[in-house]
Amino acid sequence: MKILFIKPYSKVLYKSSISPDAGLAFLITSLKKSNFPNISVLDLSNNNLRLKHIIEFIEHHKPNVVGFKMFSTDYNDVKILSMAIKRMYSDIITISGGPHPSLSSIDFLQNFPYIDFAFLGEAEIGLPSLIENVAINSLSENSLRSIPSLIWRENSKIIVNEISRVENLDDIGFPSWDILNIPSYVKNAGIRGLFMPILFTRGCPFSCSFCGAPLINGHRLRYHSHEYILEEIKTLKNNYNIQSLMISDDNPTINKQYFMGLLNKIINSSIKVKFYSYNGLRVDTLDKEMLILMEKAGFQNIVMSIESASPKILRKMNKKLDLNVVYEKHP
Ligand code: B12
Ligand code: SF4
Repeated sequence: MKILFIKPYSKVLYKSSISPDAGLAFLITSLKKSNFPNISVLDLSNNNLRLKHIIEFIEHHKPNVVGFKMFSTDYNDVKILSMAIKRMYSDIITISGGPHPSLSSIDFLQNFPYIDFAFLGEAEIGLPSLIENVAINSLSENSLRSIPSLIWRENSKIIVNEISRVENLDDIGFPSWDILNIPSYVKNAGIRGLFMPILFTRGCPFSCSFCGAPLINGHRLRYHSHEYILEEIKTLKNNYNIQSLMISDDNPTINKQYFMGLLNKIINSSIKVKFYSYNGLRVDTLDKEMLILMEKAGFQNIVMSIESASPKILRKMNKKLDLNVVYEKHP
């Protein structure tokens, strides 16, 4: 089985802030573990490929499956790419996952006739299971019904299967950065260096009305062990000389004991690395003790997600943030 992942060209990111995709790196690990090692990735933001080149790549590599990582900003690109691929190679199975299919759920396949399957949220369990079925040509309704988080067509009806997420994040294994060609991102990042994504946790217990995170990763927080994270940082430093890590969690500071434990382990290790948290941290989870420890561990900057100084707007956003706590902490 040959699998090709395509990440469309991002119209919203500066060239120097393009980074390898963590979701794809984890998915590839889960596919490799299920004995599907023949995987390629085309990140169109990182290599300026046009439709003509993508078709040439497909002609040459002959993948059985093409999977699109899709943000809502990729709507038109995935529409055009999936149509072009499916019209030329009708045997290729087309799949989409990522924020857009996860947030549009049942509507997604209605709007994307050239996509065969989609996934709602995390797909480390469901995607290998679908590929196993593709490999043995077993795409009957019965076998599709049991694949977690799958969005599929049963005749003219669209079905969304029950969601399943990996409970202990270490069980997934380390992200397969080797398949994503990290040196090419380092080269494109230029003088500022590459900001490499890293995840400590997944999930968010809140339900802010403007945010898709809990619908993608669920409400319950799940964790990587401190040991796993230290190992991942060492690998990124040793193998790729990465100096800057971009924390990709939705809410890394919510469990104070877990987060402070991790910071202490980083401080006590010999690892020297810079951390950046551009995802807004909830002000009500921060305190002086934590901020001092963050600085010691190598944090360079953080963004705090206050969103609005109007209690009415915050209520409408369902942010569940008490502005008095914000004023208290930052007089
Ligand atoms: C970290 C992050 C970023 C980082 C990504 C770093 C990296 N290179 O990995 C950066 C800063 C680059 C970023 C940029 C943007 N982001 Co962002 N980001 C996130 C955040 C907080 C976490 C993403 C993450 O790492 N999750 C953990 C990994 C393991 O999960 P994952 O990537 O979702 O992948 C899993 C599944 O989605 C699925 N999957 C993923 N791809 C595929 C492909 C196939 C074929 C299949 C089957 C399954 C599948 O399986 C994966 C493994 O479980 C999410 C919030 C969230 N919780 O989703 C917002 C989020 C995804 N971002 C969002 C947005 C809006 C953006 C920007 C458009 C912002 C902007 N205007 O610039 C850009 C778009 C960039 C682009 N096109 O590449 C929105 C997306 C909304 C939407 N409807 O599309 C989110 C949901 C936040 C929100 N506001 O609600 N982001
Ligand atoms: S707390 Fe943050 S991650 Fe959670 S729903 Fe609100 S904005 Fe999204």
